[in-house]
Amino acid sequence: MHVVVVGMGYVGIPVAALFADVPGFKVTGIQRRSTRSAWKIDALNQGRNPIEGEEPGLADLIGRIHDKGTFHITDDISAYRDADAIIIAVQTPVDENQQPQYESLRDVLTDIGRNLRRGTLICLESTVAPGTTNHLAKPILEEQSGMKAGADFSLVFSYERVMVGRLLHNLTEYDRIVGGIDPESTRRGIELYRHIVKADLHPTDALTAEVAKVTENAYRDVNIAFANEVALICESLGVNVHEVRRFVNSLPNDPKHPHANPYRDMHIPGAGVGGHCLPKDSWLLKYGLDAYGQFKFTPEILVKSRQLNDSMPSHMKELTIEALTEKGIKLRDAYLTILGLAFLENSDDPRNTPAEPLYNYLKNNCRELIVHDPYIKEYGGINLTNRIKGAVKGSDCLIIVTRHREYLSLKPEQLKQLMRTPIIVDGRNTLDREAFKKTGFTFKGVGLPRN
Ligand code: SAJ
Repeated sequence: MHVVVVGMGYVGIPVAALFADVPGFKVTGIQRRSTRSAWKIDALNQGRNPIEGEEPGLADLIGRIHDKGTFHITDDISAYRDADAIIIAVQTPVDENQQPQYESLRDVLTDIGRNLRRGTLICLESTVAPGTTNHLAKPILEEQSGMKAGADFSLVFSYERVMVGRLLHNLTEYDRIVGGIDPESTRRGIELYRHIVKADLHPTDALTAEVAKVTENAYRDVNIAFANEVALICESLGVNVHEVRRFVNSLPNDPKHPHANPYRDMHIPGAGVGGHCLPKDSWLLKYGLDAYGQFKFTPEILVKSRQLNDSMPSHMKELTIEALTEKGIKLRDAYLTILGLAFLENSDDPRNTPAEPLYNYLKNNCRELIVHDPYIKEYGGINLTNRIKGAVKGSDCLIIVTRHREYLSLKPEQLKQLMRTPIIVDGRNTLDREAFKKTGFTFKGVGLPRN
């Protein structure tokens, strides 16, 4: 089977590599030769893994399929003409008005339509607003190919559940939902993914699968917002939210009466919600409702949760100013350090990181601001270093935004010698507040007593 995967990113690369490792399969990866991504084409064609950060098994897999010669990357779209299946994994962000930006998706659908061979199966993996497969993808493919979806080619929406740091694990070990525009498309989609997914495959229709995907992430975003709201309440009451969370989550699930008292899973409050998924999927769900819903209303819980989670970087700024003031330091005279640029611990992924709005709040209002991250080498316009000592030396305040493993072992004595003023603002429950306070640190944090 010849599978073509479009978009060599955190989803496209592991999906393509898994299929290229299936006996009898060959995979072509399509990647635009853009200034930002062209290097990935050469790296992958040399059998090298372009994803930094810790990704268990991925580098070995890419090396193995390179040696097998079953994986080739190109920007030549004529590869579509020879495909049995095409998997679309391009970015689908939302703009500042929370409207989906489908430029890349439209371009790819148009290219595929113009080069489509009868009988091809097309799988949309990019997260889209509910209704997009039937109301955008299908019409473009039919118009450009002159063929009928269902009759002449198959089309499914089947979403990924990847997370940086465990891309291959989530793709092979987690259940997968496959939603076709018709039952035959669904059957073929299930048959295809069976080759890489060890877990259960759930057949459904495209719209239900689209709603399930964005709901899955909206569920997490709403739960994080609840945790962040409780954190603000705890700060006001002077209690430690992480203790509260530990007690709340200690409520057992009674196996004999599982529905009588379901367990609690209070999420973790923190410095904000980043990544390519949670900050936008609630807006995609709302967009689907606004665009294709039979009756309209504002999904208040989704919207308020997004707003609260987006406000956490400015809350981190408030905590920083409060701590400086207690030490008699004006913000404009302060030397500040942000620890962590990635949106998720132990990853190199800065997409929609909460560190960026915090950086933008502070950069023009303090004496000097530097960001430390062990995994990210450079990031547009941000004063970034990989050297922790240089980042901490002479600083008045360390502001922790990402819970990278490296920060867990930071010691108060060691930091006190390097810093100008001993202040910590912990946005990820990373350090031991009592130990730092004993050593004379001012210690603030999301969900911690303010004094
Ligand atoms: N976060 C919190 N508190 C929490 C959990 C996360 O503040 O309790 C923050 C993280 O620090 C991060 C952001 O939220 O900034 C997102 O973290 P994440 O762990 O959700 O990471 P993602 O966005 O890479 O992964 C999510 C996952 N979705 C769900 O678990 C429902 C993953 O399964 C999806 O595959 C992924 O989105 C996606 O690609 O959609």
